[in-house]
Formats: sequence, structure tokens, C-alpha cells
Amino acid sequence: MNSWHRHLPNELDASEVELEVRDSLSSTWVARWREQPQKAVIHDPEEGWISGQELLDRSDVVARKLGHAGVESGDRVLLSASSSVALVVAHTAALRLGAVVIPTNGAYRAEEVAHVVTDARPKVAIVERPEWTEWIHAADPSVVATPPSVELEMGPSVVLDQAQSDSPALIGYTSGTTGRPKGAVLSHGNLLSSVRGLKLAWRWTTDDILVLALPLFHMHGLGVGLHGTLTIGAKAVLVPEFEVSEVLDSLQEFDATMFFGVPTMYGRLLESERANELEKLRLCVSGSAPLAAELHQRIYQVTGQRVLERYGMTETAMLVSNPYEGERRPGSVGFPLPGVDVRLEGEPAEIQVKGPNVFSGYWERPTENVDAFVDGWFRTGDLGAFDSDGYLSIVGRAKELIISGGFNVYPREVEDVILEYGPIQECAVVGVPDDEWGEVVVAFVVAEREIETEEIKNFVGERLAHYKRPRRTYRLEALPRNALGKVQKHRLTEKIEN
Ligand code: MCA
Ligand code: AMP
Repeated sequence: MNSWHRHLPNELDASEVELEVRDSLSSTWVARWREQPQKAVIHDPEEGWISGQELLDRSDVVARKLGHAGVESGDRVLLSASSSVALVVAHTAALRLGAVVIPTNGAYRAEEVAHVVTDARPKVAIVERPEWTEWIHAADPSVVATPPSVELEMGPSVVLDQAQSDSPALIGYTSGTTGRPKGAVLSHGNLLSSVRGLKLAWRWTTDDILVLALPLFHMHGLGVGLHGTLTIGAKAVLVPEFEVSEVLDSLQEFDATMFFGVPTMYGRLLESERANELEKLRLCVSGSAPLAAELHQRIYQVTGQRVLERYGMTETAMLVSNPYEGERRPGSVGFPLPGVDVRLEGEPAEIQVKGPNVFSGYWERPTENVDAFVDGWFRTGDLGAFDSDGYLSIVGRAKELIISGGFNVYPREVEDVILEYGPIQECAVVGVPDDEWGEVVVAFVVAEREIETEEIKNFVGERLAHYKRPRRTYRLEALPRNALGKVQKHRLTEKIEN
């Protein structure tokens, strides 16, 4: 069902909307900075504001350094750091050079880092955590590793801003139901078309000031928050660690107009006595995980804000959004964004999507790429339903995925690690509803002796990012299985609910 015209302002006709993307992210940003070189663009607590001219100059310097280190158009550059102006400069420099950025979660442990490095084979890794250099070199000694300030030798000038709309810009690692995480390759055009849709739908203008407390290594913070800001020529205030008081102070200090967050962030903001300070914002957006209708309602009661919930994926950037004007319906994600087509297929109905924002495939995964699409439609693995007014709701998932505080955890990855733990013979990991995190990771094990959750937590925490550690562990005599031997996970969750 194509109903994206419902996002347009009344005065704009759908036929007047130009959806085809012919340029690249970096050339669009550079054009903005040249138009208004003195305009402040990004703020971080360490450096303060950086202007368009400074972004141009500093990204040129970093691009020269990367070029001198051997990075050429199409080469991969791994980026992993907390939010800062330096990170934005490094990201921009890599894209201006035509390189493909691999944004990587700084919570990853050695094995997760090694997987990304061996799979994507970056030339340079710009990383914050000192231990990563060792981990990266253990996986591939040829990778040049450097901190976010990019301490590499300066090189001669390099050709910049040649990327085309179909040139790859990002590889976002995302897990599947089986095997290791795979890299979703997004082009400049995919990412640019997504933020152009958001610009229209959310009335995002050059006057907007976004408080950006989401990490810049996932689509929400990077592909929506940062790319949107730079493409539109607006401003963003980076909050490197989500702290309620810092977010609220930033809203006040910078006269912010927008805040984007995951539901867990909204839950924490509501706990503050100062939560009503959100009322001054023009727009609050929630995504990455379901926003409970009850939380939506409570936020309204306390702040007067009707949070606008939207739906997206790493592979597609943003897909569906509640309307800016008109009813923002709790429990629903709204209408397809400009340019996006959504259909429901099969029983139960899977959400399938098409559009200029949808990636063309996973990095070097020909077999998975065949399964990922059907007749040109991308299979999201989410189950959906349209109501009689055309609002889409996500009613479940066909894929095995746990979303905890907006971070994705794939049970299979955690199970594989737990099974390496000596006393454990069998294991099944499930997501259990939780007021604070949306879902939490819970492990069921068959083991030769009593097992404490702390034991498993420590074992998993050594090998996987902290948010993948089970919060609770239950020891069973045997896992419930069907006649084919497959573990019946719904019966495990029932055990907790009862
Ligand atoms: C922290 N912990 C978590 C999580 N985060 N546990 C489960 N799930 C999590 N997400 C653990 C810590 O290890 C710690 O464990 C305990 O919780 C308390 O940590 P705390 O310091 O309170 O947490 P925090 O550092 O404040 O983090 C909470 C957070 C963070 C700010 C909500 O999780 C976050 O930034 N989430 C956003 C993720 C995101 O950007 N997702 C977008 C993906 P212990 O006490 O045992 O040490 S992009 C996407 O999904 C698509 C495209 C889309 O639609 O947007
Ligand atoms: P990721 O792999 O991190 O891109 O996560 C994408 C997944 O997050 C989607 O396939 C959905 O399952 C989920 N998701 C994103 N936004 C929402 C939302 N507003 N409501 C429910 N689930 C969401």
C-alpha cells in the first residue's frame, strides 16, 4: 500500500516531489558548507561548535592522511568511537574520499571485532578503545589503526567528492538468524533518499537543532540523526553518553527543537522531575524498538509531547513513520515514508519493502542475498498489519531477534558462546518482555551442575558486547523440543510468564 503522500504538507502535491537521488551524501554536505561556511553545524562538549568551513578544512586534512595510508575509493574504513566532532570529521573525510565506512559498536569484544575485520577487510580502522588495535592486528596485521584524532602522516592533496549516488557509503553489520553478522551495503543514494524523505515528513529545516544522544555507530544515530542534520544543513548537539540531566541541560542550553531516542531513553527521561522540559521541543521521535502505547500516553501526560514513532532497519534506513500533522497513533508506526513501498505478504503477514532507500545486498553474501529479496521486495522479517486508516503496526517478528534498549541481540550468537562453556550441554536464549529495556536476554541451560547467572554473564561478557549478556539464567532437566528436535522457544517463555 502506497500512502506516503499522507506525509506531505497540504500545499505540496505528491507529483511535485522529486524522489530520484542523483548526488552523494558527501557532495551534498560539502555544498551546504560552501553555501554557509560560518554556520555552526555540530557541537560536542570537548570542542564546542564546529562550522561548515572547519568541517571542510578538517575533513580535507583527514582525507589526505587516509589517502596517504593507502585508502582509495571503494576501500573500507572501520570507525568506532563515542560521539565527537572528531568522529564526524573522520566519517566525512572517509566518505569524501569515496571510502566505505564500517560504523562499529565500541562495546564489541575481540571475537566480534575480528569477525568484522576479516569479513570486510578495512584498510584503516579509526578506533577509540586502545585494546582494539591489538584485536584488529590479531585478525589482520595489515590494517592501519589510529585513534579518532587520526594520528597518521599527512599526505599530498587527494581527489575528493567523486562518489556517485550508487557508490557504496556504509557497511552496517547486522546479524541473521544463522551464522555470523553480515554487512548490509548501503549506497550514498540509499542513505540520501532516506533523509530526504524524513526532511519532508518531519518538516526538518535548517533552523532545527537536534540533541543527538544516540551512538553514531548505528542507523538511528548515524543514518538519521547525523546524516539528516548534515544533508539538511541543520545543527546537532552531540551528547556522547546518554545521561538524563545532560540531555535536558542540552535542550535548554542550545534551545533545541528536536530529540530522537529509543523507548528506553524516553522511559528514563520520564523518571526525571525535569521531564516536563521536553515540552519546548518541536518534535520528539522514537524508534529502533516498539514504543509501548502506555509509555506514549504517559509522555504526553507529563510533557504534552505526542512522540512520533517510526520504523526502520539497518538494511533500509527509515521505512515508515507516524505523520507530523495528524494523529500519531500509539502502538503504530504510521505510513510509508516518501518513496517507500510497503506490502504485506504471506501468513502471518511479513512486511516487505521497496524503494530508493533499500540496500542492494549484503557484503559478499550471494546466497543470503537471494533469500533476502522476493521479486525485488526486501523481506524485513517483521510481521505487520495495516488498520482501516492505513496505519501500519508491527505485530511480531518472523526472525529470531531480541531488541534490548534499542540494541539487537541474535539468540543464536549468544547460544553459540554459552555452549562453549564447559559445564553446559544445551542452551536456548530468548527475549523476555521488560519495562525498562523492552526485552531482556534470558538463557535456559541444561548443565551438569548448578549455574549462577553471574557465571554465564561473565563468560559471555568476555566474548560478546555487554548488552548480549543474559540477565537471568534458568537450569532445566531438558529443553522442550518438537518431534523434529527443534527447541520450542515459546514454551520456554511461558515457563517464565507462569
Ligand atoms: C546498557 N546495558 C544494556 C543496554 N545498554 N543492557 C541491555 N540492553 C542495552 N541496550 C547494560 C549495561 O551493560 C549495564 O550492565 C546496565 O545495562 C546499565 O547500564 P547503563 O549505564 O544504565 O546503560 P547506558 O549506557 O545508559 O545505556 C542505555 C542506553 C543504550 C543509552 C539506552 O542502551 C543505548 O544507547 N541504546 C540505543 C541503541 C541504538 O542506538 N540503537 C539503534 C540501532 P551492568 O549493570 O551489568 O554492567 S539502529 C536500529 O535499530 C534501526 C535502524 C532503527 O529503526 O533505528
Ligand atoms: P536493526 O537491525 O538494528 O536495523 O534493527 C531493525 C529492527 O528493529 C527492525 O527489523 C524491527 O524489528 C525493529 N524496529 C525498528 N523500529 C521499530 C519500531 N518503531 N517498532 C518496532 N520495531 C522496530
